Amino acid sequence: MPMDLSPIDKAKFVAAKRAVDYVEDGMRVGLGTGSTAAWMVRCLGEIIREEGLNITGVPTSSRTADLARNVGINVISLDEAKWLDLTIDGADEFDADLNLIKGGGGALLQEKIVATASDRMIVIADVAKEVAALGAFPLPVEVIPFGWQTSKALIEETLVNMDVLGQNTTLRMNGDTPFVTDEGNYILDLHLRRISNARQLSLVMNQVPGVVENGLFLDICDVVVIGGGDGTVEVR
Ligand code: ABF
Repeated sequence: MPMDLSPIDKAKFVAAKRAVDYVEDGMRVGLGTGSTAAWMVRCLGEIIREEGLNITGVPTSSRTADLARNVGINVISLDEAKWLDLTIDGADEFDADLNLIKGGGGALLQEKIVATASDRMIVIADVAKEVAALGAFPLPVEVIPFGWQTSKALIEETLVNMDVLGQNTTLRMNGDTPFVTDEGNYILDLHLRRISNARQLSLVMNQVPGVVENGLFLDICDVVVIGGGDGTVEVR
C-alpha cells in the first residue's frame, strides 16, 4: 500500500486492490472512471508487470484510457472486445440493493454501456458512498447541447408532474463554460435530495427529448467492494 495515504485515499486504494483479485488471465475488463477506479487501473498495471497477467482493457473515458496505457494495459475499444468478462468502476452512491448513482465524473454514458456489456460489474467505493436511499448526490443527466435549455425545462416539468422533491436542476460547468463529455454532450445535475422511485424516474428521464442517458445504474452492479479509512474491506 502506498505510503502516507489519507483515510479516504486508503479506503479507495484497498477497495480497488481487493477488486483486482477478481481479474483472471485472459479477461477482457471494463475500466471505470474516477479516483477509485484510477487506483484499480494502477493495481492492474502492477500485476501485469509483476505476474505477466494477460488482460485487455476497455476504458470508460479518455482519461482512463490515458492512465491505462501509461501503466501498460493493452487498451482496446468496446467494439473490438464485443463483450466483457468484468467491469470494475466507481460510484457516487450505492444503496442496499446495489443500485447506484454514477456520473459525478461525467463519464456515465460510456460507463453504463460498458457495465451493461459485461458478464459482471464490480463497484469499488469508500464507505461514505453507501446511502439508505439514492438522491443526496445530484443525479447526472446527459443531454445533447442542441436545445439543452428546452430539455432542462422539460425535465423540470416532468419532475413536478412526478411530485419529485428538490427539482433544482443545474447545468454542470467547467469554469466559465459548460462541462462537455467525451461525446460532446452536456450534463444536467438534478438536486433531488431523495429519489423514492428510481426505476420510474430513470425510464421517464430518458423519454425527455434531448436526454441521452441518466446516472441511475439499476440492476447492473453485481458486487460492491467497500473500503474503510482504517484499511478494512467489505465485499457484498
Ligand atoms: C465514476 O466514479 C463516476 O461514475 C463516479 O461519479 C465516480 C466516483 O468517483 P470517485 O471514485 O473519485 O469518488 O465511475
